[in-house]
Amino acid sequence: MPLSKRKNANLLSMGVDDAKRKQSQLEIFTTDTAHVLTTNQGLQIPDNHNSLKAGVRGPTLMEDFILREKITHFDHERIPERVVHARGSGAHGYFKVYKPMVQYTHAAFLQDPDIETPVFVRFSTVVGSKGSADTVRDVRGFAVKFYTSEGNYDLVGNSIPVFFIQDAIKFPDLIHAIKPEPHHDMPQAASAHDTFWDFASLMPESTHMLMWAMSDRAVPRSLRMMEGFGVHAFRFINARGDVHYVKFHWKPKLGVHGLAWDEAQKIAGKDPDFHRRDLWEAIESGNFPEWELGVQIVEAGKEDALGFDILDPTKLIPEEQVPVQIIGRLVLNRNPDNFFAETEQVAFHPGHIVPGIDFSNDPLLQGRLFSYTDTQLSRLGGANFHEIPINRGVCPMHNFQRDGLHRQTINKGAVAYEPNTLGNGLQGTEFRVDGAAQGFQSYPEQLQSPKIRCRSPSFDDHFSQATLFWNSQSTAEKDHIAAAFRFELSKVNVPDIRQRMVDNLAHVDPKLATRVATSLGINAPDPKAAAGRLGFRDYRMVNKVDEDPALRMVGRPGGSVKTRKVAILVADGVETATLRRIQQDLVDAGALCKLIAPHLGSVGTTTGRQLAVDHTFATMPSVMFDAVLIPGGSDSAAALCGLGEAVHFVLEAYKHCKTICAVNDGVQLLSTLGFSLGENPDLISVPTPGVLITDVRKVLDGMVSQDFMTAIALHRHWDRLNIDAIPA
Ligand code: HDE
Repeated sequence: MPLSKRKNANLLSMGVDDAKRKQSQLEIFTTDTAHVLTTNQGLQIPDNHNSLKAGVRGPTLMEDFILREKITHFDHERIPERVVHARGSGAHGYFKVYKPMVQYTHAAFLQDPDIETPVFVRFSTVVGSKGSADTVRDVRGFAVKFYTSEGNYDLVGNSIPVFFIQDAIKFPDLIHAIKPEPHHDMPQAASAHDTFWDFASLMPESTHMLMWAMSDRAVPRSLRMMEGFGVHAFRFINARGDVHYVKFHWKPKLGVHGLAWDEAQKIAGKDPDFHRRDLWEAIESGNFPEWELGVQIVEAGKEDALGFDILDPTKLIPEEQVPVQIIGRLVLNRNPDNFFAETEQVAFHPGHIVPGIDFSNDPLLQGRLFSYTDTQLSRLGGANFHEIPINRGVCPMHNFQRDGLHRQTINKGAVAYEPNTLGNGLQGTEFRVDGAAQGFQSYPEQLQSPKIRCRSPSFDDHFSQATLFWNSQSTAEKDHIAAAFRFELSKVNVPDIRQRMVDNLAHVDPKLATRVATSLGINAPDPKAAAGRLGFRDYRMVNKVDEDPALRMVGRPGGSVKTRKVAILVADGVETATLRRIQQDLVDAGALCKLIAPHLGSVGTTTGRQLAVDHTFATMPSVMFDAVLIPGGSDSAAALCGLGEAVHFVLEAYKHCKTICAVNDGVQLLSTLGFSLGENPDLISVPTPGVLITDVRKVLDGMVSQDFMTAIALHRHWDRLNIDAIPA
C-alpha cells in the first residue's frame, strides 16, 4: 500500500476524534509561536534567565526543579555523542608541580615536585557533531583529568578564559541557538547563522566572549599552540583553612598561534582531521606537547578590589592586574590505544574535586556541577561510568553504592549500608563514617540570604572587558576580528539581527561598530538603540588597566620553528645543493620538511640524480604548511610556473601570510606577486615581511637558514600589505 494511503488508513482506524486530537497535539509540539514558557508539566515559568539561589551571589539551590528539569532534558538530547564538545581528541601524559603549593592549597598533587601525576587530556570543539571538521571557528575544550592519590581531579576548561553567559540556566538556550537550526539541521559546526546571532544580539552579557570568538583564538593553528583556562574562579584552601580564589591557566610551550580564517575554512575541507592528526603525529614522533600550569591568586576577602565580580564568568582577571604564577608542567606523551574506550568514554566533571580545592559560587559553575554526571547517564548508559577503565581513579575506592547497569565490581558480603557491624568480616566491630576531619571538606561559607531568582547587579557590566580585549589587540588582530564579524553577520538573513549586533558593538568600540556596519552595508550603529533594549544594563565599570598584552597573540613570546611544517616545491631539474643545506638546518632545528612535486615518485636534479618526492600538489595544498621553500634550478622553476597548482600554492601561502623563501630561479614562481631576483637580492623594492629572495652563494655561506627560521618562528606575517588583492 502506498505511504499516503497507509497514513489515511491509520487515521481512519484511530477514529476521527482521535486523529484530530493527535493532529492538534502535534501542532502544539511543532509550532513555537506561544509567547510563554512552561515546564514540561505545563507550569508557566516567570523567569528563564536566573536559577534559584541562596542569595543573589549565593550557590544555586537543589530545590530549583525548573533549572533541573531544563538541564536534565537538555542533557538527554543526544545519544550517544556528547551534547557539546562531541568532537574531541585525547592524549595521555603527566603533570608535575614545580614547588610545593603549601601556602595556598593542601591538594596532594600540588605538593611534591618529584611526583608525576598521570593525566588524560581531551581537546574538543564545542558546537560540531562528532564527525565535524577540526578547524571551524569555535571555542576549544581543554579538559584535564588528573589521577591523583586523593581521587580524580578534573580541570574542565576551555581555550577562551570567559564564557557567553553568566548563569547555567541560559546554557541550553545558548547551545540551541548555536547548534544547527532545528528545522533543517544546518549549518554544521558554525556560529554564522541567524539563531546564534539572534540570541547573542539579545544577550549583551555575551559580548566579551564574542570578541574572543571572533578573534584568531577561535581558529588555533594547533591544539599544541593553544592556551587553556579554568574560566571560573575556584578556591584554594591550605592546611590552616586559609582561602584564596584561584583562576587556572595553561600556557603552551610553543606559543599561542592562530590560522588565517580563509585557511581554516579550506583545511576544514582538505583535512577535517587537521588538529587531531597534528596532535597524534606530534606525540607519535616524540615531539611531546607541553604546557605550564599558571594560577592567578586573589586572597579571599580582597576580591572586591578587582573592580568586577570574581564570580562573573564573563570576566577575566587581567594579567597586568594579577600576574600569572607558573606552578607546574603538563606533558602529553602517549596516544590512546583505542579512541572509543578512552577519548569517547572519558567522563569529565567539574565536580571531580580533591581536598584543598573547592568551588566558588559562580552560577555557571554551580549549574555545571549538576550537569556533568547527569549527561553521562545518557551518554554512557548508567550510574557506573566511573568503572570504565579511563575513568577509574588510581587510589582505592570504597562505598556502599551497588548494582545498576553495567556494574563491573563484584561486591562481596551482606553489607551494603553504613553504619554497620557486619561488614569486613569484623562482626561486632562498628564501621561508621563520623564526619571527622579527614577527606574532602567544603569551605564553610557563611550564607544568610533570602531565596531569590535574580542576577547580582555586580554582573551588570557587559562591555568594559570587551573593550579591554579590543584595545589590547594588534592592528592585524583587530582587522581579523572586524572581518570575522562581517563574515558571520553577512550569513545572517534577518537584517534586524545584524543591526542589533552592531548597535551592541558600539558599546565596545564605536570605530569597530562603524567598520562592521559599513562592511555589511547597513545603518550606522546606534548605541542608544542597544541601550534601550531589554537585557541591556546601563552600568560600566572602570577597567583597572587600559590594555593587557597577554590578551593578544601577535608578538608574544614562545615562537619556535619546532614541529613547523615546511613545503619544498620541486620538479625535474631542481638544484639540490641549496635545498639540502636549508632542509638540514631546518630539520636540525626540529622543523618538518616535505617535498611537494607535480607527481609522486621522484624528480631529477641538476646533477642527474633522483630526489624522492613526499606528496603531490593535488594532495598536499599550501594550507597544510607553515612555510614554503622554492629551491633553484631553471627547469624546475619553469615546470612549476607552468603548473596552476604550484602557482596557486605560493599565492595562497603568501595570502595566508606565511614565510616564503625562494632561491635563485625559484623566484620565478613569485613573479605573479611582483618579486624578482634582481641584481642585488637585498634591494627588493617593496619590503615584504616574511619573503626571502636569495641566491645560491648566500645559502651555501649559511646566511639564509637562520633568517628563514627566524621568520618561520614568528608564525605569520599578518602585517603583509594588500593580501586581499591576491587571487587565491
Ligand atoms: Fe561544559 N558540558 N557545560 N563547559 N564542557 C559538557 O559534559 C555544561 C561550560 C566543557 O572532553 C558536557 O561530558 C553546562 C564551561 C568541556 O569530555 C555537559 C554548562 C566550560 C567539555 C556540559 C557548561 C565547559 C564540556 C557534555 C553551563 C569551560 C568536554 C558532555 C552551566 C569552563 C569534556 C559532557 C570532554 C562538556 C554542560 C559550560 C567546558 C552537557 C550545563 C563554562 C571542556 O555536561
